[in-house]
Amino acid sequence: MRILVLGGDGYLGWPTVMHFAAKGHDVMAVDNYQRRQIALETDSEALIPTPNLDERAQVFYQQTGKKVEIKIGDCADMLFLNTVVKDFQPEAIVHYAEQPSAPYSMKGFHEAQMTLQNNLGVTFNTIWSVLENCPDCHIVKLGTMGEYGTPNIDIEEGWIDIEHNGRTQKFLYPRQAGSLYHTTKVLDTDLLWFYVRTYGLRVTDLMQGPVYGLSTEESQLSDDLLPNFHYDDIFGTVVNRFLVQAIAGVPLTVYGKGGQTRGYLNLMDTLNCVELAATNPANKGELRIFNQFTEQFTVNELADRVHRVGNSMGLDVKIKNIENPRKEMEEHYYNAKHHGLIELGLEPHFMTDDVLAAMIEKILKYKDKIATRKIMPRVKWS
Ligand code: USQ
Repeated sequence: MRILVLGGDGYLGWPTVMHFAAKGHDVMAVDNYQRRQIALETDSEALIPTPNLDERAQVFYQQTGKKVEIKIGDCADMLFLNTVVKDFQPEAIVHYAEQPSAPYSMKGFHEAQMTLQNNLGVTFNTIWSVLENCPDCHIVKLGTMGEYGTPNIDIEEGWIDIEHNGRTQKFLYPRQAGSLYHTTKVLDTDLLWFYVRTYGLRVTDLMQGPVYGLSTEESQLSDDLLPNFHYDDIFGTVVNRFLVQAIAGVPLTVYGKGGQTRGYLNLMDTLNCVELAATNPANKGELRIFNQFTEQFTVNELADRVHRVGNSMGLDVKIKNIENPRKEMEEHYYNAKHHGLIELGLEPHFMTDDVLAAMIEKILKYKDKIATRKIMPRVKWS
C-alpha cells in the first residue's frame, strides 16, 4: 500500500514509518519538527538524541535496504499538504500530526491557541486534501481514550445506542475531556464524523491510551532508530517517566491519590493496531472507532510494578504521592470496552515484569543523560 504518515518524526510516527516500510509498503513520512521545537522551548528534550528524519531514513536504508520518502513541512499549511497528497496518492493516511502533550496545551494562552489551531487545522486539511485528490483514501486518525474522560458508566467503543422516550438512535459516545489537548481530539472526531456522513469519507479513529516502550523490531537494529523517548513532564507518558525516575533515584511522582485509571499499551501494539486498521480499511461513509489499549491500571498499580521490578534489579525505588497538577478524578469507576482490534487479530504485548526490566536495562545505558530538573510537573491546570 502507499501509506502517508503525517507526524512521522514523533514517538509513534517514526516507529510506524519503519514498521510499514519493513513490511514492504511504500511509505512517505511528513513532519515539521514542531515537537522538537517545543521540546527545546520548554527544556523537555528526549532522553536519547534522535537524528533528524533524513538521517534516520538513511540509517534505516543501510540496515534494511528499504527506502522511505521524507518531506519536511507543515501540514497546517494546506498548499503544502495538498501538494504532498496529490503527488503521493496515498491509499492510507496515518494522521499523528498533532501537538500531543496535555500539559503543554494547559500552559497558557499561546500554547492552548497553538494546540487548537494546529490540531484542528491539520485534521481539516487532511480531510480536504483527501476529498480533492484521493477520495477513496482511508484516513487512520490517532484519537485518545482521554476523549471520553472518566464517566461513571462503561465506556463503549466510540458509539452508544441511546433510548429516549421510546425511540432509539446511535450517537457518538459522550465525550468530556480533561485537557485542551484531549478536547482538540474530541473536536477532531466530530469534524471527521461530519465529513464522513456528508461526503462519504472512510475513516478509522483510534482512541488510544498512554503508550509505553522504546524498542520495536526495527529500532533494535540501531540506537539511531530509537523513538524520541521522553521522561519530562511535558511529553513523557507516565510509565516511561516512572522507569526513568526509578533509575535516577527520584521517588516515583504519583499525582494525587493515584487511583486514576487509564488503558495502557506497549509501543509495539500501537504499530500492530495501526497496521491492522490500515490493512482492513473502514468502508466509504463509515467512521469506525476502536479503543486502542490492552490493559487497565491505576497510577498506584503502575508505581508498585516499577517499584517491585526496579528493586529486584538493585535500584532503590521509592514512591511519593505529590500534589496533582491536573484537574482529574483520582478515584473513579473505569471500564472501557476494547474488542474491535482484538477481533481484527491484535495479539497484545502485556506489561510483564520482563518487559519493564528490559526497558530499565535499555534506559540504564543513558543514565548519565537524565536531567532531573525535567521531572517534576511544571504546568498546573489552573
Ligand atoms: N501521572 C502521574 N504521574 C506522572 C505522570 C502522569 O500520576 O508523573 C498520571 C496523570 O495524572 C494521568 C495518568 O498518569 O492520570 C496518565 O498520564 P500521562 O501523562 O501518561 O498521559 P496523558 O497526559 O493523558 O497523555 C498521554 C499522551 C497523549 C495521549 C494520552 C492517552 O501524551 O498524547 O493521548 O496519553 S489518554 O491518557 O488515554 O488520554
